[in-house]
Amino acid sequence: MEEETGALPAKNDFSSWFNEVLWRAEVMDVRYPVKGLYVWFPHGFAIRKHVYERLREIMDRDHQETLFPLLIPEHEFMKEAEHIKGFEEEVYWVTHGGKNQLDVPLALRPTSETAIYPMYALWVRSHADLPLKMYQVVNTFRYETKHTRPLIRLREITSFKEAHTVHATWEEAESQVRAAIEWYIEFYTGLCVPVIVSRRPDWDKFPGADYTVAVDTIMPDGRALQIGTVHHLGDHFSQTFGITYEDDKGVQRYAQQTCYGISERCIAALISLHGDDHGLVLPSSVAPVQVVIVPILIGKRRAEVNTAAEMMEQVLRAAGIRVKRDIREIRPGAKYYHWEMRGVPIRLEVGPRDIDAGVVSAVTRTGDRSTIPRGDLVPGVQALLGQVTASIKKRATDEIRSRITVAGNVDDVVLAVQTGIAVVPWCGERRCAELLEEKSGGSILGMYVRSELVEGIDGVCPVCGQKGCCTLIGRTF
Ligand code: A5A
Ligand code: ZN
Repeated sequence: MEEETGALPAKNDFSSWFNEVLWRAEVMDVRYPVKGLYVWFPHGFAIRKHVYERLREIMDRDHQETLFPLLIPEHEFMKEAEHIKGFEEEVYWVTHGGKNQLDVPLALRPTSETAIYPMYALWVRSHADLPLKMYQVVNTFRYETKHTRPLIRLREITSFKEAHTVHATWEEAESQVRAAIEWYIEFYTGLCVPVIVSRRPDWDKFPGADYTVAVDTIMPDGRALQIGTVHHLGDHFSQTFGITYEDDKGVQRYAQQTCYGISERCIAALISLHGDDHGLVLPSSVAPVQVVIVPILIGKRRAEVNTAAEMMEQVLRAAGIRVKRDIREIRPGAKYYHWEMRGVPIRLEVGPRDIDAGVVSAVTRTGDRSTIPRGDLVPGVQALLGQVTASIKKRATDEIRSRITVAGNVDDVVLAVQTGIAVVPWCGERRCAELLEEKSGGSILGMYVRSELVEGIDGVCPVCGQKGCCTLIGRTF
């Protein structure tokens, strides 16, 4: 791989920093020769594995995992009018098998409603089959015309977790929406990524949904990134796909549905929020390597130091800690640089002097140096891992909180949107929204639902003076 020298661009030059850190930390290789498609390096893929294990653990509590085909026949894709309108510009079509033109063109799923719901129509017969709750983690394809970027705006989304649920009543579907929001908040809390939840305005909802609730975070350049969405689909799809059930009185009814999704944007947020001028900074829950041991091999006591390092590795591994011993024949400084770039939470150094003192030197990725008595290695490391995570969480929360401003007038909105998100009472009128958007360069994210970062406020619309509800405005990716 490339020579490991040179500094990253400073993180306050976020766009350059993001592009560089992806290859220097070996997350994604952007050199694949198709626009909008990128390659996971093994280290990036290992981060993905741990992140998605956490997501699966949460989903498995209330859903069954499944797997549907990638290809969707045109006649199914073309059934739901709003859905078609929302996606037709973004669909890749498979039209040939070898040299033969296909009788039925096949869409590469941009999302899987039209693959899954014809099957749901066969699976749902009576109220006893409900609720039905499934999810899959798959690749999806969207011919994005906006600027593509690794992990953020892809044409092949490689890690699309989509859940699809079916319920007897609209209210039950609504409580599923609320539960999904809670799971997403829990998931992002585990990644130390603070989020704001809002209900998208009608013009920005998912094609075919009754309404859409989105989970956003704020990136280091002040732009909001949508990192998850939960949609109440009502009976729009069940009407077009014939998903009906017989209720307990023998009456046929249309089912009510929800769907919700998260993509590898969750990893974009993880990397962008926590990283620093030296590279990735990962919470221990998702760090592929939680502890790296660097033996300091100077003078005559090499064998002794190596044995001590080996024993430390064994003890930590036996305690379930993901540990790596770096015995490459390169300078310790080069090893420090290497593992800092990759976000390893703790580096342990052991040399002759540490052995004599019966300790190990520990340096956390968040900058704290300490010594751990050899006999307390496991509890000492566990405590430090907890400290690193707590300090990552605090830093991210402080940072994002500082980017959210409650704005009482139009000028305040303009100012707030320069560095983050404005929280403003908006009356709900489209023309007031347009004025606010035009002046600030941001867009309405939606009506505030909840966040630990800011209280919802109501008041009067700064444009027309009518009563307004708490709304978020920001620039977006
Ligand atoms: N079927 C529902 C779940 C759905 O498709 N919803 S969605 O269109 O909103 O996508 C779910 C999430 O995927 C979005 O909230 C966004 O975080 C992410 N996403 C959408 N398009 C993306 C793209 N081109 N690249 C990366 N992530 C994307
Ligand atoms: Zn107004």
